[in-house]
Amino acid sequence: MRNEKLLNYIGGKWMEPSNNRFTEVTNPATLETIVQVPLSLKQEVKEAVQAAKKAQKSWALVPAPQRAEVLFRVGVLMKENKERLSQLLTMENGKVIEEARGEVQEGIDMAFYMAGEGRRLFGQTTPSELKDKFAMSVRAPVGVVGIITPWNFPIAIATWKSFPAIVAGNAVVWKPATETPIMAYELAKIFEEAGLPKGVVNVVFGSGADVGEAMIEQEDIRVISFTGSNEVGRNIAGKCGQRLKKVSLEMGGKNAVIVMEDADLSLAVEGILWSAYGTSGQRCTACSRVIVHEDVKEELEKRLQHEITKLTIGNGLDETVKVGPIINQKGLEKVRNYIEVGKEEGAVLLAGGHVLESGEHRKGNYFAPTLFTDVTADMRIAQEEIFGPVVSLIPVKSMEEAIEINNSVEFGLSSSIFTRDVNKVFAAQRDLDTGIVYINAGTTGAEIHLPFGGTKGTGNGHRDSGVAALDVFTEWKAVYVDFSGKLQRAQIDVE
Ligand code: UN1
Repeated sequence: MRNEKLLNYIGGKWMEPSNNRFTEVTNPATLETIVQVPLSLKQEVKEAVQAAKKAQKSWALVPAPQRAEVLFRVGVLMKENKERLSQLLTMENGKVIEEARGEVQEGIDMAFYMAGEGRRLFGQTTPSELKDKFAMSVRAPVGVVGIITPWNFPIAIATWKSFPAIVAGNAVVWKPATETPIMAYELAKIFEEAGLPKGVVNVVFGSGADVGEAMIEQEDIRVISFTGSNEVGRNIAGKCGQRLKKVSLEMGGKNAVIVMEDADLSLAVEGILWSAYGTSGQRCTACSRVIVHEDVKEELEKRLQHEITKLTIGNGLDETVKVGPIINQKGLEKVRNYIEVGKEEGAVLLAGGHVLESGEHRKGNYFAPTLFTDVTADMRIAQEEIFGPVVSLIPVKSMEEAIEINNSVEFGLSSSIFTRDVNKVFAAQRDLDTGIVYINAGTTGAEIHLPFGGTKGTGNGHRDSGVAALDVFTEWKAVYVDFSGKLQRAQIDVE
């Protein structure tokens, strides 16, 4: 696929952008150009919305179990192509191949799970307060929905958003991240092969400033579902608010692992390494703080320091590599800056803290897995999202203090606690103010049939994934059937 020009997918046609502008996509592990991605404009968004609007009318009338049949086929095709998709994902995003396979699997799981919803999409039936009257609620599609997906999970997050939208009878206009367009291109081809009617999914490649903004402006797009940075999310929310457009946001995290004095330390170390340095820390759910009880602080530091030296860093296509590159130069710079911030704030650097520039690493965007200790909760490195392989260790005296520190950040996506005490487990799961809580596991690894999202600055009250995702892409409709043959007035004609 070297240097291939990708095309937009609008109304079932593969189209060049009208301005004929493209930009290069590079493999972060090698800095080689892999494809060219269109930089579309408002015109393409308008065409996509027109196509979606037309397709949605008939798609909504297809019985949901039949809509689901298409998703089953999508799932089968993804499964058949799993290894090829995973290799491409590693090439465009940099995540190591084992994780790429995991991400593609997440998409496959979502296909089969949401296909199952075709035979559920449950509403409620409920008694009416009046005689000879029937009452129920049903889920109605919202119409045309806009989805904006990030580069860090280019296929999984696309499936979290598009599959529930599709099964519920909507049509989709999708802007994938320009850093990782190959997954979107491949998924669009799969939709086509699976027999999804033309126009039900439309892919428009381009920047947030052009394509994203144009999507917000389109009256006919009734929902925007976005995953990405807090700054962009706030901007989208403001603009959608003005237009009374429903908006579902999934943004940053500053996730912590709490290690209590009675924890299984070997397990905690494994959980921290996996959730902090996996995907080079570029997950919304990544662990970037370790809040540790002072009794086990030194032992935990020693073990982490030792294990970090064993992590192999490099091109994720190599099966033995555990940590891949950072997505691009800008991301690398951001991480590097936070190291300086941490040092200035007085944090003690125990491991890493630098760009890897010698040998094979010179060819890509590699950053050494980093561990700071003696961090205090108010330091910027303990408050702000870094989105890289950087962990801040914060010592505490009690679980209450640990929970307070966990909750003291702007975000509320994921948290975890390692303890063997059942009382602590239940108190912690109640008091941790995050949308996802793990007991005796790291902060990553959400499963697709549960709601995914967070509190405070992480989101705006909606959830991706799980049945909760259907709430984003449907309107509740209350239906009353009066079979009494006479006018019955609610609240008035009640004996
Ligand atoms: C993300 O980082 O935006 O829970 C998504 C996890 C993955 C999804 C992460 N299943 O870590």
